[in-house]
Amino acid sequence: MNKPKRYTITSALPYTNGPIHIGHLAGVYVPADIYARYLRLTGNDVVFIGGSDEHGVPITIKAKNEGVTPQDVVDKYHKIIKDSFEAFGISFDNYSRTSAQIHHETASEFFKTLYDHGDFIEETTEQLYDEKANQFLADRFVTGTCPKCGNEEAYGDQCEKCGTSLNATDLINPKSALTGNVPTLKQTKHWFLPLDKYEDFLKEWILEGHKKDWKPNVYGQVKSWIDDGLRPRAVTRDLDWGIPVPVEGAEGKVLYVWFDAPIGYISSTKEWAAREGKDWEPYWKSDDTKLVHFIGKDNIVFHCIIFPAMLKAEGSYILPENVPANEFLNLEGNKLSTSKNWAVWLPDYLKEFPGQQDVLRYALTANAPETKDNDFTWKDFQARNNNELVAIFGNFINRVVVLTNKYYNGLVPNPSELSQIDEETLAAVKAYPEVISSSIERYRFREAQQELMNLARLGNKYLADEEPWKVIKVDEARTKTIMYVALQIASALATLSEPFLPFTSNKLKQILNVSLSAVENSWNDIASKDILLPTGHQIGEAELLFSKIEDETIQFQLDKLEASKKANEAANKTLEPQKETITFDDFTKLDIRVGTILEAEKMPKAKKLLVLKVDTGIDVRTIVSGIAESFTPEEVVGKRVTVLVNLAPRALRGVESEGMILMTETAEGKLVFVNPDDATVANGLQIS
Ligand code: B3M
Ligand code: ZN
Repeated sequence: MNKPKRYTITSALPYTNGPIHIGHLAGVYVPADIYARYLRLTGNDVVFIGGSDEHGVPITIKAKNEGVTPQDVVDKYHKIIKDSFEAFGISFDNYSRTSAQIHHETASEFFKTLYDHGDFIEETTEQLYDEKANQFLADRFVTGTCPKCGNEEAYGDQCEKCGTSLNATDLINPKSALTGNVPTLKQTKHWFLPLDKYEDFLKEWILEGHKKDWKPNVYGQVKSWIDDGLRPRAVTRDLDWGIPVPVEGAEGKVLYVWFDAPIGYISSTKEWAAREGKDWEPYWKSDDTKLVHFIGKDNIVFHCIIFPAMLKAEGSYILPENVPANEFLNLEGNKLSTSKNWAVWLPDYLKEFPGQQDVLRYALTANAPETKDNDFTWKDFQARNNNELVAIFGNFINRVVVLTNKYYNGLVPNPSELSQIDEETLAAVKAYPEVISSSIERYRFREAQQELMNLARLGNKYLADEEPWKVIKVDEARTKTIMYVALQIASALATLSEPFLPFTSNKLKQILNVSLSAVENSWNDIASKDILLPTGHQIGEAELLFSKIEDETIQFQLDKLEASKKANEAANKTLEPQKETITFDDFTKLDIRVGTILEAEKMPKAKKLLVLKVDTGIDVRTIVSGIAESFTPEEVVGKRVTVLVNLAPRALRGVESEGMILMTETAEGKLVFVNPDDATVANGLQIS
């Protein structure tokens, strides 16, 4: 398309069933934010849209598990997620939520329009049903084997392993996620969007129209789905959480979450426009608007096939110009996982690294999963901070600001004649905006950020080569020129770092005293202006932009992950299979009583054994117990315990043991007493 008149930038609406982690930030929100900030800085009309996806099965499941309502769940996490985005400087023009009134209206209207056009197939079919839960099973309520790749944990609407979008009835060996039951089939009526009818349109629009400009990973996935053939897809569900289907005869049914969620981009734009006194329609309906969706790879089918088919059917909307989906970010070699708590949660990071949001933004962009899955490691995070942000960017700025204050009381000095190196350096600075822009406009954010760091390297090298701290002793005029050149580089960094490191850029602008003054430079000024910081301009005091991250800090994070791993292993530890059945008579042979430990001492020369005196209610007797590695004698005195009293006595190291204390072992291998914690249970009472 020709140069767009305005940009509508959307970022996937996160499911509101938990906080967000570094994978979300790296895959979607940081790249989208870099893009939006860059476009604003270069003088474009931009709306950057976000919001919470508050419908759908993951939220109902979470509510069920926690015994609260879905509304409670979304209210809680909407706030947490929104706060995290704000803290990380994700510069949404509007952050909405799909439970908002304006969204319900917009989505209902959209459905009605398609319904009135006759775009849906209305059909009663057999769908999976859980007899025990009295509920139809779709989407994440049902898991089973993916017919395409054999993944045994595919969901009813999508296989996360191969990305295929599924209908629940496609699953092999389906199982209810609610009860574990094997579902039955039951008839129900739904509205289907006949995706097969849009094949030709999609082929022409994407396969022919976007072969060159879409990322190969996105294009490839879309092509393989279209080549496989598309099928009608239900856009309604039998559920009680969601947007009611706005037609007659649809009681108890709601819109499929993936039908309503992308419309959330439109409702959020409307909300923004109403607040700002603008017209939302050009941002969605005008051909000179560039619409770009930032998403993760598991959302490709919805943004490149289903939503475009919906937009096409509606008829008055534009289509996305690009969908620069990212691959996945892993953490220390393993897939990020909420259920396994294998993640770095943003609220935790904010607490543990206060004021260091830019460091995470930087490390995530440096390692962004743009073309393939990538790994986040804490060591790399530390190295990016210490070796790049501190040693290059921070060091350069600090030297420039400290020396300018020391030599010239913070005033930009007057240069004399520029040397060839000076000229070349200043010319190189002028070239950076264009180089960085070109990478950003092709959605290559890691490359763009590398170029930014190259500019800081240039500055650092210039100072190291020109050594103003030595030259000052012999040539004051030359020193002024060197510092003047270095200050121009610092000023360029203040502007060009904004999309990537917004907090740092802000701080640097304050240090250079350019934020509110007439010398604030825009992106395009860097190439076009001869001077960025004029002679005589007063800068402020030095302040550190970044600080070193120590090994202990990194070790703390690694230990936290190790603890998650252990907890998972413990949770997954396989339980012993049940022993052979016994008769009731066998059971009644066991005489099990409640007792209290009265005395305890270590058995000499035996690591594991304690010799106990136990009040069994019948008598006080000696029991030798193998618990010395889990308890000290003092710890067990007074403990209520359960005792098998009619076990044949046997001598252990010469001490006769008359019974057995019942114990169990936790997943971590710690012994615990099986004891009555109710004081009314008197010693001697039998267990039956
Ligand atoms: N909530 C899926 C996800 O969080 C979904 C995105 C909606 S974008 C319209 O991965
Ligand atoms: Zn699969």
